[in-house]
Amino acid sequence: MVSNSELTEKIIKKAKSLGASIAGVASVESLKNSPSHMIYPKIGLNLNENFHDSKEGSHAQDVFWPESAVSVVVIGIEHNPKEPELDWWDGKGTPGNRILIKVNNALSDWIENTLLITTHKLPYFVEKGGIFLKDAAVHAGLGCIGKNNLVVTPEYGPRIRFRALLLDKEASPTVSTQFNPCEKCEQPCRKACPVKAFQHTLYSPDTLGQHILPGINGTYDRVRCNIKMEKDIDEAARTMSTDDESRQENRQLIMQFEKSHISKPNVEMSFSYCVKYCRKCELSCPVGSA
Ligand code: B12
Ligand code: SF4
Ligand code: SF4
Repeated sequence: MVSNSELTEKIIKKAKSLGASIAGVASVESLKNSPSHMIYPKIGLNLNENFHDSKEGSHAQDVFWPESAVSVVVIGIEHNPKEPELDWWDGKGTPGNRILIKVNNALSDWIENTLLITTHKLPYFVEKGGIFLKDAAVHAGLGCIGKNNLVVTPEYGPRIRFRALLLDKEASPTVSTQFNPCEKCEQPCRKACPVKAFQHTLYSPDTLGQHILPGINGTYDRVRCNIKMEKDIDEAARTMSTDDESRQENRQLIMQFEKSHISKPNVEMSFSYCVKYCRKCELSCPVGSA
């Protein structure tokens, strides 16, 4: 009989042998009350507003957790700046995310066939049944939330992407360290933001009823950040086009494709493009760069 801590050890070892840069385990119970999971129904999922209002479709549902799931395995793949293409969005996702999906699927097969434990593979988007991956990574002891609002890991800084798997059997959570590189840092991450997404305090413990907020202290502005993401889509359309008219057309095609991709991620694509989404708050962080 394998103990809970042996189970964690075996799973992490296997995840790394399959290609994960780092891996850890958290408990589902702890995540149900983690800051993002608590705040989500209050602020909604609409990236064009910082708080949800009463408009239809603006209010988020609670995150869905399968009843039988007790542990979360989180895997991370380094996104080294020397391989920027790992993060380029091509309409089917990014090459980095496809590696994550491959490793996650192989890990799931191995856990089910060798350890005889039922797993639940999680999609990326929360509105499609995913969970908040940064909170999961922090609870799995893989790093801490930095002042750039990203998970900063000792090994790779924030230059890492995550994916998760739920288990129907308990595995011991991996212990988090007291890692806090932001304490004495001059915050190049926040200064690097081209749309000043960390300039104002938008959320407070009074308005949201919790102390841990977006950007740690309520300063991360997802609307501003998302405006930059929209500009990155414009830029992708511009590089594909010869004139203004075809740029508008290409932008519309990208937006239409993005919409259908979110509702049907496996749809076959006959249109190809490349959006290089902003990473300035990530790439300017000195942690983990050798
Ligand atoms: C929607 C989304 C976006 C939206 C909205 C982002 C937002 N934060 O609201 C947009 C498009 C703007 C975006 C931008 C980016 N994203 Co994004 N995004 C997501 C997605 C799908 C959900 C995130 C979300 O809605 N969070 C909920 C909101 C409420 O959380 P929040 O504002 O971040 O604030 C919470 C945390 O900071 C947390 N927190 C703060 N302190 C502490 C302390 C502890 C102990 C804990 C546990 C938690 C905690 O609590 C806050 C709430 O109170 C996740 C994937 C996933 N399934 O999780 C990826 C994800 C967060 N994105 C990621 C990345 C890399 C980016 C970008 C760099 C763009 C890019 N090139 O990929 C930027 C970075 C922006 C930034 N500085 O935060 C990575 C982060 C990896 C990492 N190292 O942390 C993720 C995890 C995807 C992945 N595959 O790994 N993103
Ligand atoms: S640059 Fe990195 S270490 Fe410095 S404050 Fe930002 S996230 Fe923290
Ligand atoms: S991803 Fe870019 S726009 Fe968004 S917060 Fe980071 S630096 Fe600012």
